[in-house]
Amino acid sequence: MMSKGGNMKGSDDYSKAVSNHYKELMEYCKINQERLDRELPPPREDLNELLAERGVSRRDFIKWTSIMTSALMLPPMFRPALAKAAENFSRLPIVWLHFAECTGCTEAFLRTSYPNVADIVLETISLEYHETVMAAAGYQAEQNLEKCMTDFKKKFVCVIEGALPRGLNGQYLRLGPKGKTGIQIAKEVTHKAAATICIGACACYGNIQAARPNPTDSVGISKVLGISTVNIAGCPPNAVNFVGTLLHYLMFGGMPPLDSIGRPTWAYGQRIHDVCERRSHYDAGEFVEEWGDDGAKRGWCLYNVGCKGPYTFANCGKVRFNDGVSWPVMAGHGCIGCTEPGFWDTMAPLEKPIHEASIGGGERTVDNIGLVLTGLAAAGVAAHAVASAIRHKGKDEEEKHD
Ligand code: FSX
Ligand code: SF4
Ligand code: F3S
Repeated sequence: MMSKGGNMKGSDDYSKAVSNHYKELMEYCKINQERLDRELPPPREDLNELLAERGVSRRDFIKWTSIMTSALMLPPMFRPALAKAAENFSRLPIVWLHFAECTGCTEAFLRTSYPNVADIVLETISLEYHETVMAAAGYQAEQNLEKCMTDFKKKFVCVIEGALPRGLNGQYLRLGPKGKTGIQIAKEVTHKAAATICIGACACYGNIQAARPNPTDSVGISKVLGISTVNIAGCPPNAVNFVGTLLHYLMFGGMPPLDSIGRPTWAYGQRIHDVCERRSHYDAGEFVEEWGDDGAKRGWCLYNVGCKGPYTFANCGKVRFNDGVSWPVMAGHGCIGCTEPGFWDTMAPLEKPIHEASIGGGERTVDNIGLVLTGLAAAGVAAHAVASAIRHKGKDEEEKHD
């Protein structure tokens, strides 16, 4: 048996190892930021001026850097490096491609009426090519894209919104003056990019385009191109998750750790259900049974009206939307699982519970579902595996969802 002194020594060794790890990481961060200072083009925007213009005080900016530093699971010593990364945001060349989608992701990022610091940082983004917001069109737009790919080869980040239809050799989606297929364009651009980030469930996993019966054979980017992508999942995703991921890139020169389906673990590592403000009602067996009933007025758990929080991994309840104002469950509707692959099919019906008999060896209570899922999550089983384990009831439900 280990002595008390032995335990203390063990914890001292552990603290020393952690502190050394962070010192090394900080050294690595400094080297990377010096490299970026040499390699990236000069800033296009002065973030500090922009913040002052929008009435954001230095104090609020520092507060934001503290929140983002801890959201990225880094200790406070990284706050100044994160502030520098935010100031460098406008130096990172971005090519933003649109394929099969609703442009809701861009809209969600652009249409904030009361922008917070993350939105203002996002405003400084250096968009070399973005079909929704750029002034150029046709051949001129194509020239801009070519120039960026040459000038910033392996230095720009490719951001993709939308799925890629594979049917008819990709001809369901043709773009630009030369009528190239989405697949052709995606191949050309991602090949020359330093990294590819998929924004939204469509680019990540196919989403609504890939929902049954998927007539255009649409899939997510990594599946069609066979490359690794960083998946900022959600329909639409939260701007904070995109900004945090790029800040990580500007600090360490690489993308943050990802889960088995490409999502940054700092943002998608926790289950909605485990940080939900209605969780105590779930544990107490207090459920909304129909819209507008007494339970709904009291803010009870939305499981029985279809909340898919127990099967969904994301930080919505923590970071919320619209400057932290609200998120779906807070607004009174259950989570529909929009950060999970194939959610239109795997999470259906969206306003009813998933059939409970299909999990836990026939145990049919909500509590058992919670226990089974918590056990699976603790064992490190990926969210999509959990969702599909629940949903795959028969052979005809075993089609692949992307
Ligand atoms: Fe998809 Fe984004 Fe949903 Fe829409 O571009 S993630 S349908 S919000 O717009 O891609
Ligand atoms: Fe919250 Fe939904 Fe879980 Fe209920 S089922 S506690 S509403 S996440
Ligand atoms: Fe989507 Fe559920 Fe969050 S529906 S936005 S993952 S609460």
